[in-house]
Amino acid sequence: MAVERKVPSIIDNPMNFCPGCGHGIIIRLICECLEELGQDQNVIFAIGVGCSSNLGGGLVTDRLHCAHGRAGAVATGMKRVNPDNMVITYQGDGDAYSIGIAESFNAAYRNENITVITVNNTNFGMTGGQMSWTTMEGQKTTTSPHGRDCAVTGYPIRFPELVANEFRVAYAARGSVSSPARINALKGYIKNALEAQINKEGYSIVEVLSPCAVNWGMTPEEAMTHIEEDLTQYFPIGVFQDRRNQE
Ligand SMILES: Cc1ncc(C[n+]2csc(CCOP(=O)(O)OP(=O)(O)O)c2C)c(N)n1
Repeated sequence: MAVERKVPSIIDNPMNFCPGCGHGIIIRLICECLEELGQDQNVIFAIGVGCSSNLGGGLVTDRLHCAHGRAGAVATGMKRVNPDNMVITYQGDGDAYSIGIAESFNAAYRNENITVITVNNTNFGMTGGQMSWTTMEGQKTTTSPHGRDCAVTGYPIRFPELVANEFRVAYAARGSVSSPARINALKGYIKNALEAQINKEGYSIVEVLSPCAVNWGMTPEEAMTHIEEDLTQYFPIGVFQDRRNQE
């Protein structure tokens, strides 16, 4: 007998993503985790600018579209005045790193008790696929048409590893949506991150490797293979810091 899968109750509208995009899977997982933790009626989202903003049109929750890159700062304010609410940032790599690196680092540096979800699709997706801080060496984008030259532009940032190693954050991980097993593992990372916030243990981040088939010029299947075979070599999947229940 087929098992009925219930859509989390805070999802009330279809969200418009390109074919093969990963955002929908990630948003679904966040909502499932919130529901399973009994927090779905208690959450506020600080949403970035980009494809991530589509989350705002699909969920019945409190949320704010933040100025580009500033979700770390906005979420800090939200959480400090509403310490019993779950506060989650939802941003792309262009928003969280290329544009908002100061706010992103500062929230991690202060070990703010928020959960940060950053969708890393190695480009500025919504605006047509420009180079970002996570664009791979040699990757062709609309602003690196001959392939990214890291000697000139710097190397792709591994943000969760940086904050895990340098700051006293509670939880830092990177997951992917490139296979059912990866999606299951990712759900575990998201749940751990939210639990860290519930336990008031401080800053938690999950970066997600996510396909952007349209801007990568790939089919959805090719994009998933690219994540699995290429991106995970540079951006390893796993947990880099987990201080839950340690002190
Ligand atoms: C201050 C400002 N600068 C630039 C833009 C244009 N802009 C809108 S979405 C976007 C790209 C966002 O890319 P990313 O954060 O990687 O998210 P994705 O769309 O890939 O999910 C940009 C540059 C803007 N809206 N506001």
